[in-house]
Amino acid sequence: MNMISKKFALQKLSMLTLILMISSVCLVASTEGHAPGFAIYSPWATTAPTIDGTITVGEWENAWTADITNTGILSNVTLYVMNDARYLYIAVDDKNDTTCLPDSGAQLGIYFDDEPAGAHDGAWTYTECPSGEGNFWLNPGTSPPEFSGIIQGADRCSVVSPVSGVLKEFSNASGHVQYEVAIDLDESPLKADTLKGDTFGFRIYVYNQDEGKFDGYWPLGASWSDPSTYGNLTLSGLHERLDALLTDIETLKNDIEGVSATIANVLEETLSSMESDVDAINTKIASMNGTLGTMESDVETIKDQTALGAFNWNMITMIFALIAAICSIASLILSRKKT
Ligand SMILES: [Ca+2]
Ligand SMILES: [Ca+2]
Ligand SMILES: [Ca+2]
Repeated sequence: MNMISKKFALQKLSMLTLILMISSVCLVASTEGHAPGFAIYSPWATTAPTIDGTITVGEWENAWTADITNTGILSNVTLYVMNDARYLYIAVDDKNDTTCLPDSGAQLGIYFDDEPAGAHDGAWTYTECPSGEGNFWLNPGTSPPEFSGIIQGADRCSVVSPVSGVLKEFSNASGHVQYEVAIDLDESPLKADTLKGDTFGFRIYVYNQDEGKFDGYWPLGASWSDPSTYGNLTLSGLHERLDALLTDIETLKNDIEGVSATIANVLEETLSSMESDVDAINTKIASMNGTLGTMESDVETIKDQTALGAFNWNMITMIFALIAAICSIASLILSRKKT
């Protein structure tokens, strides 16, 4: 290699070193905070789901959903997330897993970076236990929900079992395993303010014991020990609650308008029917009036006839009385002549 080519090679090496240095600086910058591009915006749960291990029709329709199927897994694994003022609701539908017996090893791992309180720093914040951030391990059956706090290191604190404020139920009633979880955002170690709509670091996995495989991950490729690789989970806050309330009011208003229209229609039909009835009654009254008029006329005629009869009878009586009087006078005259 001559001097010129050596110099050129050195320049190339320097350039490569510079590019590598810039790349590493960019890499460090991109891993601060949480994993870019992985964000869950938890919608407001207008109706709380029933935590029974079965995702029923309509129960999770308001939820944020994502396909969290792991690389190399055949069927879809779906994640559902939503919240209300108290609970973060999480459901997972794993079409690859059919058995969900107690102690079967099927497991949901839910990891969160929510310290310092009300913030998230992409790091295990504390050097001593308890940490207030780490992960829940959730298993089928009566196995209690567990919490493992994580501190800088990453080192684990003693497992808390059962941990308070976590409800879970898993089932294969649908033909494959479904997971339903409610996390109390005030009582459990995962604490958040749903008035503000807090954001915290979030990671989840689904473990299928039958196959010995992790069927689902979110975010794919995140490391449990490094919360800077987690995604962001942003809760619904006051704005979303007001929006949901306004939607409810709008629905209620439409319902009232619908009911009012129905009542108006029924009233109109009833009034129309009553008008027909009143017309029929009026016709009958008019007919009765006619009959009464005829009867009155008949009565008058009878009265007249009765009055005429009385008159005739009086005349006859008077005539007979007159005849009787004449007869008695004549009889008296005749009797006097004889004497
Ligand atoms: Ca359910
Ligand atoms: Ca933290
Ligand atoms: Ca916490």
